[in-house]
Amino acid sequence: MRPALLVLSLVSSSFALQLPFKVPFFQSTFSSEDDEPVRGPPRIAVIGAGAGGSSAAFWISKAQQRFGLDVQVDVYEKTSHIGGRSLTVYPHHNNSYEPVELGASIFIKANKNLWRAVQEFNLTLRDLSQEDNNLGVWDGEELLINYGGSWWDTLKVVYRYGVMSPRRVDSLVSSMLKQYSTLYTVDSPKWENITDLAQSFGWMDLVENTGADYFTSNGVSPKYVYEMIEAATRVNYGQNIDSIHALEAACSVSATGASQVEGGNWQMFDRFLNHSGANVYTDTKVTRISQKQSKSRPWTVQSGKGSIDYKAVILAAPFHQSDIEIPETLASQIPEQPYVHLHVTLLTTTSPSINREYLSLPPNEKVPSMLLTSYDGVRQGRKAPEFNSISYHGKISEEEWIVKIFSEVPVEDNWLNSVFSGKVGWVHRTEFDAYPKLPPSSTFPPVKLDHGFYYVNAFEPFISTMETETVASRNVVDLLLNEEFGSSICGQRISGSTKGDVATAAADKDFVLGWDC
Ligand SMILES: Cc1cc2nc3c(=O)[nH]c(=O)nc-3n(C[C@H](O)[C@H](O)[C@H](O)COP(=O)(O)OP(=O)(O)OC[C@H]3O[C@@H](n4cnc5c(N)ncnc54)[C@H](O)[C@@H]3O)c2cc1C
Ligand SMILES: *[C@@H]1O[C@H](CO)[C@@H](O)[C@H](O)[C@H]1NC(C)=O
Ligand SMILES: *[C@@H]1O[C@H](CO)[C@@H](O)[C@H](O)[C@H]1NC(C)=O
Ligand SMILES: *[C@@H]1O[C@H](CO)[C@@H](O)[C@H](O)[C@H]1NC(C)=O
Ligand SMILES: CC(=O)N[C@H]1CO[C@H](CO)[C@@H](O)[C@@H]1O
Repeated sequence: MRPALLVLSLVSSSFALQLPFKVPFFQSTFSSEDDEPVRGPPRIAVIGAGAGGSSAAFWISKAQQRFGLDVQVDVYEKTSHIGGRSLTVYPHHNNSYEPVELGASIFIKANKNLWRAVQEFNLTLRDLSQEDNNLGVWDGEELLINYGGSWWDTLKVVYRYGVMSPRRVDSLVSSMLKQYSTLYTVDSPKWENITDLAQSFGWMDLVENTGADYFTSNGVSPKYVYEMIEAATRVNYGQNIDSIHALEAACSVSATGASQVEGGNWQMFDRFLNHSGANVYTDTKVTRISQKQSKSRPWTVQSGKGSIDYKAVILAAPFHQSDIEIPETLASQIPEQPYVHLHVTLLTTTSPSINREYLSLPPNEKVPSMLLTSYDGVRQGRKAPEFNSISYHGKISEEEWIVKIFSEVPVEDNWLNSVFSGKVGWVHRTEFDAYPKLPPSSTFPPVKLDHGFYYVNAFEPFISTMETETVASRNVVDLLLNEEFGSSICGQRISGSTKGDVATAAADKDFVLGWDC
């Protein structure tokens, strides 16, 4: 367990969150007096089969099942893989071992869409918080904290940081999570503008300030902020606490009850598609989307499948990495978005721990199995850590452990040999544009670029996780169904807008908007 994650009672607050739609509810549905003959049902293109795109197809299928919405959905995915940044690899590339997550690896119970998907699709959860880890925070020269959970370790943490700082953080994060949880209730706002969402949640303070400024100005000791919270932002988002906004910093420390799907998180996204009935075109890269004068199918999507016309398009990939040509009037609305380029190194080793000499640890001290880092040494004029995190992920056989390393630069073989006492087996190196760089900001990309053209990944510079991509896609699908079909995921009304249901729905703690309507 992490000292930052003590559970406190929730601060109660009340919210009135329904944002107005800019369009009237019941627009004329699919127009028959069109400029071209109508061939079959209206079509919607979804680009990307990660968390965002697969769930978008799933949300649309809910409307198909619930009230017979007649649409055809085509999902385009440029790789052969379903799941995007959620993917696994077999140690030694040998499938007699358990696969290991290479990209997105954990989610929590507050992530209600994924939690629900696991249940509905009969997948199995693995609770990682039960795993017995010694947590260390390394600043490049010194182990600042080495926490194994004993009373003595706890005393040392309390001695270093006091008791108030962890409590204040927990209370700030709890009220953020409490507000966040309204996204799953019938009172959830719908948004075309993420700044409006942040405002209605009272989160401007969180997005407009760095984690460092926000937490210190709320009475958390700088030491705790620059060591413990920074360790969390560095492992979760590859960014330091004085450069990342406070909302994402708060998300980084809300890892209570971290879990993953046995066999790989990507299976949730595969099941979303499986249950959606959409056509899934893998190995099919979209190269261009153009617009023409047509009420029924104004968007032409060009790919290896040829050119197909659509009523609406949902872009569910980071635009600047997607290499798709779109009309300049749309492209110009999406600000440049740098991503953190992350090196992920998986390896097997017969060394049961990191070499204690590398950490200059005395022989009697336990070596952390989860080694996080702080950048605070550098601020004090010391050496930078050579990596963001090193974590042991259990044994794959009697004498062989699996280890994951996140770093900003590639880790060389020589370095691996010194850290793992020359006992390195299989090594697997990958690189990702992992998550957006998340400096404080009061504006975010538009969710809707044009009539019938929606952008799921506008949400990523706000919060970037698998779960929030499924929330962003739910919002986008509701906007789309509202504008193009005068309905929503839950039927011929906007989901969440019937005030009469609020009391009953809120009373059911298992209620999840979109699943239960
Ligand atoms: C190393 C790492 C660790 C992470 N850890 C976590 C974690 O523990 N928990 C968590 O919740 N999140 C984590 N994340 C973040 C998480 O992976 C993302 O927030 C989330 O998966 C994004 O989903 P997405 O569907 O929006 O985008 P993606 O997963 O990137 O999916 C986009 C898809 O679009 C496809 N595509 C792109 N261009 C085209 C095109 N032109 N034509 C057709 N298809 C195209 C891509 O191939 C891809 O499959 C991590 C990410 C990384 C890299
Ligand atoms: C895969 O691993 C199993 C179990 O360790 C081993 O018996 C088998 O020989 C391995 N297969 C290959 C192709 O190396
Ligand atoms: C999950 O398991 C239950 C009980 O065995 C079954 O009724 C249900 O159909 C299964 N769902 C899926 C999606 O396989
Ligand atoms: C969202 O609203 C804010 C302020 O209300 C505005 O500054 C911003 O430009 C809007 N963003 C988009 C994408 O329209
Ligand atoms: C995207 C998709 O269709 N995935 C899977 C759905 O289920 C079948 C059968 O179980 C799989 O073969 C597909 O790959």
